[in-house]
Amino acid sequence: MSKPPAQDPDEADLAIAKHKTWAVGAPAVVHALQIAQQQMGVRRSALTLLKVNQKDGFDCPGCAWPEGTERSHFEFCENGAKAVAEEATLRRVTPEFFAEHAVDELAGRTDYWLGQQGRLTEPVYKAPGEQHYRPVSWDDAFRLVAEELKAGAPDEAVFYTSGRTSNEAAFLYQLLVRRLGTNNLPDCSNMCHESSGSALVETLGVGKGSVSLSDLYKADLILVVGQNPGTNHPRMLTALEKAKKAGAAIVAVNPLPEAGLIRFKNPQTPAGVLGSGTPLADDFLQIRLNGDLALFRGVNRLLLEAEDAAPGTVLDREFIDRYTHGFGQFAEDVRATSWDDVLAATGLERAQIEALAERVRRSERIIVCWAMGLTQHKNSVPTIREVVNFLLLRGNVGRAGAGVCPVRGHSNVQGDRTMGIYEKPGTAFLDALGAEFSFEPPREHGYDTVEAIRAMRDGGVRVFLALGGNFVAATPDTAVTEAALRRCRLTVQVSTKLNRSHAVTGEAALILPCLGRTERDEQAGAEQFVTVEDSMSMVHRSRGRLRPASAHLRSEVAVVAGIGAALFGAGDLVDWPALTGNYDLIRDHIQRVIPGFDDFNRRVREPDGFQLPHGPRDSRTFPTATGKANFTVNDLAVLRVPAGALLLQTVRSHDQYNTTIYGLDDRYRGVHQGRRVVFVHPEDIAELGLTDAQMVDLVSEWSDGVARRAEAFRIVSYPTARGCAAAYFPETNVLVPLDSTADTSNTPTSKSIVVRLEPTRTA
Ligand SMILES: Nc1nc2c(c(=O)[nH]1)N[C@H]1C(S)=C(S)[C@@H](COP(=O)(O)OP(=O)(O)OC[C@H]3O[C@@H](n4cnc5c(=O)[nH]c(N)nc54)[C@H](O)[C@@H]3O)O[C@H]1N2
Ligand SMILES: Nc1nc2c(c(=O)[nH]1)N[C@H]1C(S)=C(S)[C@@H](COP(=O)(O)OP(=O)(O)OC[C@H]3O[C@@H](n4cnc5c(=O)[nH]c(N)nc54)[C@H](O)[C@@H]3O)O[C@H]1N2
Ligand SMILES: [Mo]
Repeated sequence: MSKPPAQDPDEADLAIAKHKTWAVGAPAVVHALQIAQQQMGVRRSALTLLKVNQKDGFDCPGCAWPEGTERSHFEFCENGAKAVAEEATLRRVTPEFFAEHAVDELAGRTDYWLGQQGRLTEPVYKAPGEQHYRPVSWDDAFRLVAEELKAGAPDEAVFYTSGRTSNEAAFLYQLLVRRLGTNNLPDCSNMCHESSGSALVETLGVGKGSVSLSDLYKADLILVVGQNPGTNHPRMLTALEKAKKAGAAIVAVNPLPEAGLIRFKNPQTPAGVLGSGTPLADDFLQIRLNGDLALFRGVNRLLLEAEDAAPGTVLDREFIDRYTHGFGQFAEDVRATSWDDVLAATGLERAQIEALAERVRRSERIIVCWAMGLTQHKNSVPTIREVVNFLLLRGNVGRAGAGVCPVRGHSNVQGDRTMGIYEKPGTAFLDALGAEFSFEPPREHGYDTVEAIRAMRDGGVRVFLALGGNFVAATPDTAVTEAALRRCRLTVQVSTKLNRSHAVTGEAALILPCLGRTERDEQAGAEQFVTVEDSMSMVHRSRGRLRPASAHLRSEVAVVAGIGAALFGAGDLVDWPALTGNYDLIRDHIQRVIPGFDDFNRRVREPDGFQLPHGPRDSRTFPTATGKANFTVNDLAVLRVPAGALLLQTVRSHDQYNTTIYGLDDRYRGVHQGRRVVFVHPEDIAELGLTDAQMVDLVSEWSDGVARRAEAFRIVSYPTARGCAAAYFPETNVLVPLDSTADTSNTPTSKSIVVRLEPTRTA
């Protein structure tokens, strides 16, 4: 095991190599084991990694990609191993650490430095006016939270959730919040797949993916759009390889030639370690940022025209007539699509789009997978609706080998939403919750993430509580958000690791350290397990085995229940202590409130758990407003970038998990020992009068007239689409204006920010 870094990284060590054209293979295994050993030592690494995603083990905290029913002993990937090592680290943040480091000093540190300090070990409290956190007992901590909550109106409190929280903790948490009397439940989903949820609920009636793992192996064509699975869902590469061997063609749509989509060397096969691996994408459409709505409209127009030329051969008329609504208007609108607009928005050749349409016609079964490349733009909801139009045309929803596949991020973000972590809960859910616990839940919608920041900024929030995550670093417009949080009376973070949200606080602040996935959870003398739901609606158990990082940690369930008991007192209509003592009792409540969880406690004890029902997938039942799958008409407004500016996307490096920075490399893109880089096409660099490796500031322009600046980035000449740039978040969150959000879903536009590159002034 190695010590945490003493200093912030020095960007002067930054080195750039050529980007890779294949992913994983032996280097991934080596790198994973290196990081694991730095954090955990050799023995603990071996013991822990063998339990990841096993039927009797814990769910990998990395991503929400599902496990198959046949599992190998190594059901993890390089980045899963890093996620585990980050949590199971032997490094510790103790009360002495907080005595040594003032809050302001911590606020000046990088996310990397903060995260590398290790696991939080004791509850600590920063009193108003003080600069240091000091130890506090759990009882006092709960009392402080309860007092502050009681001192204000329910709507003056905000309760954030990040997607690692278990179903049991999430259910109890939303119950606590609604018992208090508010729906202020923003979550990371608001910044993530909210656009997918909005588009899918409207068009198909269910805001979740409609495919199972087995469908991938039956598909003829899989489109991977706006997603970088080699880094963010590496186990998906194994599934794509298998799909490919079963006959699927894969088309990648992305402004960047991401290594994982080009060629995959499976580390679990000799050929993957020694040989040249499997080429994955049969075709790569290097689209401009924000061009996907235009691409799908173009393809849809071609499909309609092909049907006109040879009626009855292209569209699934039977499906359209029987199961859909709105085809006529949609078709009329799409036929009028201008090719000039399509080509301008996509940056593609017409022939490329025609080739895709041809491939589509030859493919009986089609799946579209997507992630943040589709969800974080102003027009994300219409874009995803157009993807649905595309699938509906040939009846690619509700049958084997076909469907929508939004690939979720956090390992239980989908489950948290199922459990009611939502600022806009439906009537049926609230009715069932109220009936189960005999209270009247609040009906008025609460704040989402962006609205919560606005409310804090305007002085309308007394208490901000976060169940996991790193709110201040994950959200847009860093300066605005930091000032907003500082206006709260009390900020409370339930966390496993130190992060920026512990350093940018309200007047008073609490850090409540909790157990992670990898750790044994014992309550009332009995071992407990929790449950999670993956991207494909499979619900299963997760049970950690490691001894907790400190004897003072509490489970997330116990923390939520502790606050509940302090807030509502003994004899409350929710028996908080009993629920903490036996998670089966929480599951009994879930079963009665949330559809699809019948016989929850028995079924979740099956080795593979169970799959939640999904009308469109199971029986082509579409619980939408029309009772059918809805075709939609989506405006194609081409995003024009002013001369001299570029469109910037903010992405993840290979060595980070959102705001958690595991290391300073982005191996596949050839970046080593640094993060302050901006990837730009060589011809754009020349056109802008700049040079490769030059230092520039990124300045974003927005209608509010504020010039937002991220300083000192090194230009990296890179084969991205023309006119587009890329840089890592959270460093670039300063550039995303709070008010720049997606229509309908209100997701910050992290993937399309107009920026200028200005040479950095040297002092
Ligand atoms: N190791 C690791 N795993 C993770 C995470 C992590 O940070 N690290 N984060 C987790 C979370 S919460 C999430 S949500 C997922 C995120 O998973 P991804 O969505 O894969 O993550 P990003 O890094 O944001 O990558 C976005 C991809 O979309 C492309 N893209 C950007 N804009 C466009 C566009 O306009 N059109 C098209 N077609 N493509 C575009 C980018 O070039 C990039 O390849 O991963 C999850 N898994
Ligand atoms: N510019 C830009 N911004 C983005 C994005 C982007 O692509 N570009 N992506 C957005 C997306 S998709 C997402 S999902 C959000 C992520 O936003 P968040 O979910 O808020 O952020 P994370 O970095 O995942 O949170 C990491 C912290 O979670 C805590 N943690 C880890 N495990 C546990 C646990 O088991 N329990 C508890 N209680 N705490 C735990 C640790 O303290 C750790 O520091 O960021 C969004 N922000
Ligand atoms: Mo996410």
